Amino acid sequence: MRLILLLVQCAAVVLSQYEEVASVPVRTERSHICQEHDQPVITQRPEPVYEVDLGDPVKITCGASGIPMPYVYWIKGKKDMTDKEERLPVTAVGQSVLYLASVEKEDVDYYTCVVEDCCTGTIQTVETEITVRNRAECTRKQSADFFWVVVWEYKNWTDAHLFCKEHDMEFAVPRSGELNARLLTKIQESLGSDPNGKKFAHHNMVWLGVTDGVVEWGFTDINTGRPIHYSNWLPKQPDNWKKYHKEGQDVVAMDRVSGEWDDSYGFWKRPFACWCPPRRSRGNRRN
Ligand SMILES: [Ca+2]
Repeated sequence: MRLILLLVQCAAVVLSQYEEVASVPVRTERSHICQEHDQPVITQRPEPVYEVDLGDPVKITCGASGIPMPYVYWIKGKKDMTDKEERLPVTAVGQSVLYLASVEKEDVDYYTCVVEDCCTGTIQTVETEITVRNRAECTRKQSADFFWVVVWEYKNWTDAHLFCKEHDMEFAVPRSGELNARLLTKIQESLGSDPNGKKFAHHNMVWLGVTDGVVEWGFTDINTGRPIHYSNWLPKQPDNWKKYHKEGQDVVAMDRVSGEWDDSYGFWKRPFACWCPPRRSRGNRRN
């Protein structure tokens, strides 16, 4: 089956490049074009991430050379991450540019550039993603008394904390059952409405700013360093599980289905929530 496919593919190249020899039997031409076969080398490699604002143009070039010139095409989405994966219709030779004049919510996704060797059928891939920049921060003029921002981006716990601080916010710590329920609702709404949310179809945990990294089993609010007075643990949690690290689990994440908490490993990459406190209390807790 594979051989037949190759014959057809390479014949197409032959026909387009050497029209005058189109009448020569395909089998002969195939061996001719692959005689000095040189396997494809990716020469224009997309960046790992393109961070944009909605409405921005985006141009991602993926190029490769080889003898004969390889096919290059794009796949949008990732079956195991977003549930949806489709090959984009255009197949180019040598170079393919993914160009979006104005990025819409629908365009925010994973993309894979595929370089296909037309003589052997082998492929090489380069993955990239388009992500929307999160610009939320506490401001004097904000309309809400307080708010959360859920950031749908994979970060380890330390980097998530840093992101909240750099955006002039706290790392989210629900301080009561009511606030925990409201954060859970926010997370669930945001998953569907945020352009980056679709990348988390199979991811259930969201980082919170709670840790027992200083004193084991003494969970504190990372923003204040003080002990927490409210928690909402999953059954049998916290358990300080040591399977993947000898120090156990020192930071906390919320299950986005139930709103319950689990202590976990800070090196795992997860989405996270930041919090802008009520205006009246700003400056007390914040420094
Ligand atoms: Ca645990």
